[in-house]
Amino acid sequence: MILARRNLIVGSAGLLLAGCDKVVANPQARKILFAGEDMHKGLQRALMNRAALAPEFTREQMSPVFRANGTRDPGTPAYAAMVADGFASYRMAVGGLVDRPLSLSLAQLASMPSRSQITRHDCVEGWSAIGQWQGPMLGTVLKAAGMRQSARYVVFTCADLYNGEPYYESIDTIDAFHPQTILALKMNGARLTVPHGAPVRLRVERQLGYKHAKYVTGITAVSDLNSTGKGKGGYWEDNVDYDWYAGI
Ligand SMILES: Nc1nc2c(c(=O)[nH]1)N[C@H]1C(S)=C(S)[C@@H](COP(=O)(O)O)O[C@H]1N2
Ligand SMILES: [Mo]
Repeated sequence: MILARRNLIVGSAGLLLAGCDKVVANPQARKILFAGEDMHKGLQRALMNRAALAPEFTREQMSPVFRANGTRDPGTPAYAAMVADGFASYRMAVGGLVDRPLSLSLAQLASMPSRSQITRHDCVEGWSAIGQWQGPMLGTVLKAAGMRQSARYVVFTCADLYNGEPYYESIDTIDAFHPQTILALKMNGARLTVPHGAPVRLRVERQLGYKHAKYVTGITAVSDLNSTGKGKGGYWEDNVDYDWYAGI
């Protein structure tokens, strides 16, 4: 049991998930896991829930209005040029701790197996909306690039500045390979609009809205977040002290 606890806490992403299933299925293990000190209790509960799916909804439950928030148009010359050519010149750079750095066009991203999901977006500012998102699973793209074992986080570079600062976000490899974590190319059945992050935006359904980077132009696999922005892993984390892990 001690061994199971250790795997749960310090194991790699794969071990963690494998360990979880076994531990969850064993009532005695659950008792031990959840009988500990408050700190461990919280930590273990948080870790064990990481593989769970976010609720999905029916078409009838979709919000008639889904507001756009944060940047509504990056407005830079480089972005305007991509809008002008219908994003034909868009490329997504996949790099960092990968064996095969990639430069993916929209057509290449669109040709990958995709997932469609109707989920609820929760913004920390107090609004929610249910919408449908479709695009390749982030894990597929990371596998195509040959992400290395040494990668622990995935950082998203965006085309916009927010309040004059670059917008960026990061998630760990557990969320990166979560089945509902997709690079959305479509919203509600149509190509993403500029306000909602065209041409590619992250959907990381187990977390709050600010983690869902819009206007993604780059994906970088890293071993730590020290050299990302000011070191906390995201625009809001670095500038306003929001939590890095915004689980819901
Ligand atoms: N690049 C970028 N991504 C971003 C933001 C932003 O300002 N720039 N705002 C975030 C916030 S706070 C929210 S709630 C959602 C809003 O997504 P939406 O505009 O599609 O509703 O995008 C997130 N991703
Ligand atoms: Mo938000």
